[in-house]
Amino acid sequence: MKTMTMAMWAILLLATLLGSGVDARRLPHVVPSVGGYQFHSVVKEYPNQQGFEAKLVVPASPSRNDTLGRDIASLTFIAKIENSTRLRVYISDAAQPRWEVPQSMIPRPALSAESLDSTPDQSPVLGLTYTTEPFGFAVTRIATGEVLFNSTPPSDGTEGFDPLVFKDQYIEVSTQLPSGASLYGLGESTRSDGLKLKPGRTYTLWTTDIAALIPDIDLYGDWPFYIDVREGGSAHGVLLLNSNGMEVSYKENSLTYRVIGGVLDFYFFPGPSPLEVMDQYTQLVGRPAAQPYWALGFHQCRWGYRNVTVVKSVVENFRKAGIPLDTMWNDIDYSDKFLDFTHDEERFPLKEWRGFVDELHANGQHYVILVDPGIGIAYDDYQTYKRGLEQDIYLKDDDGTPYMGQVWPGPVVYPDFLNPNATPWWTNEVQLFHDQLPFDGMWIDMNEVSNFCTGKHCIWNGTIVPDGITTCYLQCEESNTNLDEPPFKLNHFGTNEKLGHLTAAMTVKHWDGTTEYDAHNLYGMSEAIATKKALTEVRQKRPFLLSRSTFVGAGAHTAHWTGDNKATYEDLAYSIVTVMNSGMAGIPMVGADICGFYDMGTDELCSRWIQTGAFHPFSRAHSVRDNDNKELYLFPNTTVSAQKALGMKYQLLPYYYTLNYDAHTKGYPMIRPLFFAFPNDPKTLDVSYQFLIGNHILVSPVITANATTVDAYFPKGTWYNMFDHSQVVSKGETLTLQAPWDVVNVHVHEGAIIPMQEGALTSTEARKTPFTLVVALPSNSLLSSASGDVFLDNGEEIDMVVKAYQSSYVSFKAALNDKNGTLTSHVEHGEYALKEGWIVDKVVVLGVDSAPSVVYVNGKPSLAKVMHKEHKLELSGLGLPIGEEFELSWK
Ligand code: MIG
Repeated sequence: MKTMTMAMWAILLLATLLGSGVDARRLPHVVPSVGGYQFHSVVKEYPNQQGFEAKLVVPASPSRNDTLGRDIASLTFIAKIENSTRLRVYISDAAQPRWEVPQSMIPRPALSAESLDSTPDQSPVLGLTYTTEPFGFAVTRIATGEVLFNSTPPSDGTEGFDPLVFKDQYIEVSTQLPSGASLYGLGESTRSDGLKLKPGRTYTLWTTDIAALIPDIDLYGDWPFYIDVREGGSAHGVLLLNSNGMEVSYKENSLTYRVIGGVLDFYFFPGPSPLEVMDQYTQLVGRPAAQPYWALGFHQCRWGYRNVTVVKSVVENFRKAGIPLDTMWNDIDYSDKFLDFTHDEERFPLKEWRGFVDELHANGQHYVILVDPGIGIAYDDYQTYKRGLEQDIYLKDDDGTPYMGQVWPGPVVYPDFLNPNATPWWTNEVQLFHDQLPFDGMWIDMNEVSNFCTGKHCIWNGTIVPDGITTCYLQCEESNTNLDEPPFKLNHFGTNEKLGHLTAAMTVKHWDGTTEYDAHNLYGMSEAIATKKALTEVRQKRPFLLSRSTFVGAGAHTAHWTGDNKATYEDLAYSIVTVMNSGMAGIPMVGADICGFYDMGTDELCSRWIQTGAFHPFSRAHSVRDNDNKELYLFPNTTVSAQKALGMKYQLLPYYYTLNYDAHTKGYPMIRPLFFAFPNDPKTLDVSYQFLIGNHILVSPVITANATTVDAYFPKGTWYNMFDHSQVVSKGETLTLQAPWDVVNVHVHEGAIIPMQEGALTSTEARKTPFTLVVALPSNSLLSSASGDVFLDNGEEIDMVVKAYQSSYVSFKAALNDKNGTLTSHVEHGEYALKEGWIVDKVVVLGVDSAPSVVYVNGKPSLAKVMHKEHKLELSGLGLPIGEEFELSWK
């Protein structure tokens, strides 16, 4: 094969698939109802069969349907093997460049052959074939010949499956899907029907400020990526790197993209395990940002903490109630007239406010504040606005003046974060505010970008409405261009609203002339990139930020929450699915508003919610300003549930932090659907309301009212309850577990070694405590093993890397051979851990059926306290430095 050109090889492979001797050119000819291109010629071949560039043309004869615009006459098609696990397929206008996601947001190899490795060391996993008329391409797994994506219409003329359509404002491409494929992704939306995509549904991707409590419509983020798990369990990923609005329709045997602009820039990732897909995908879109240690602790927020006294008392009440609290938040309430980087001196007197933040810091706690992108223009002395004007960094109306919208501060302009000059301006604003109040993180809300008005050339009559009203009081002109109402109407907002509905008008211009029509979906991520840079520069520590709007790759810069939900059991269930979906989009630091944003809910609901939310990577309670206070400690049952669930999370922080490291280095979600760890168990493909922490800890929460039990699916093997170490042995079945109001079922799977520490009321305190290793071995097995690891650093070093004197990485292995057990550690760069003085004080081995007669540590009889009960062996008082390798054995 090496000697063959890729085109020849491609056609040959296709011929092989169809049965030998069949030429691609003689495929049954399907008359397209719309569109359809003809393969014209190979224009260029890349060296080493790493790809080729070809020309596609509109066939001369058939009458074309141009209700959605004229077909672009000639297209460039590029197939490129970017590395052994990434195949890229690119289609665009041959005559002129079109809008693409800027390199500044997602850096990626140039299209030309020059970016290719001249001596590829591994042969590609994926191959490409194509048909010539109508043109279509297929992506195959070379080793098995399995077709993963195929845009050629099926020969039976399946209705609605058209060949490629490429117009200025309408691009359509479909893929055939075999029955038995399971698809996941294509967010962001709240899913009423669980994790797996459902045939019959259309997913709209358009960033929108609309409450997350409304299921099945386009929400804040745009994630044009899906994971496809085929029968047999092998997975691959498909990314369409395009920021324009789109709809993706899923039918039983096909998926159709309808995109209103940009180019087709597909990336195929072969897996074959879901975790490998994530690794391959985040290698392109960006590895998830490392999160500071404290961000994994509990966060308390609400809209309506009106003054510093109230905020102080909440922190105090958490302490009194014995519920962990790492981070206190303020919503827009602290600001003066809702202006960014200001404070209300009456309600948040700077001296007192700063004293409060200093106190938080002294207690090992942190503080996060909200800022919105809309910069108020109604106040003459507002310097942030003026400095932005001087730097000329605002979005422009189509007449060249700064585009005016309305948000909380009344009339506003919006920074154009794609403009390179916006980041220094933003950084300076963050710096000036941080000099006054040393906050630790930033919450960037309303960045879809949200606008209480619709239209352009808005006029403000000079009236100031200081309390902020959410109905538009500017006078704006309707914008009726083909950008506002493109020929193909997205099913957006759950209605047929214009694209510019409650956001910036589509004709608005970015610094380089890019229209909002093209860049709309990137607003949130561009703000996140600027904010991450600003925070890093200002604090010189690992940044924490939380963004509502995201795009694929936003996980490299920001954490995310699922948006405005409601205190209902449905919303609790949705949160589990959205959190997993965000992780699969490459945004693993995610959580939902615990106990619900809208409405009060009940003690029982809130109790159940903290039992789930505690185990999400980002655990934050939040509530709307119209609610009464509903902090966890105000509900008696919730208080107990919070102590237990957050107590467990805090003990698990070393495990979460190591997952944070894995997310950062390999793109693995911290919270995973069951099929991620058990891809060969088809029953896991339909599990929506349980989740895994890493690969080994299964959370099976209650998501219904009045429940005392929960039905939970347990993949095959032995599982141990993390609270009482009781055992569940599953054949791969759904089991009914006891789940009274104060109980959440959390189980560890055989084969794992989980690093834990003691609980505490802050992660800062918890970090100082001795370690316990929980070793889970299968029950009744004569020969078994387990492994685990832990990453340790100071939790806020900017770079999260294994590096001498800065961090330590320790892996553990356990083996049981009949009655002989061993546990050994392997240490990389132990100096840091030794300096911190961390010790492993306790080892709990689950799955040991008889008491040992001797225990050795590093070859010597141990003085440790030995306890054995049923299947549990517990060794305590070990005092082993975690930074030094040890060997523990028993028989
Ligand atoms: O127009 O800042 O989703 O979490 O509390 C509402 C006030 C603006 C929307 C966010 C929500 C936040 C609220 N914000």
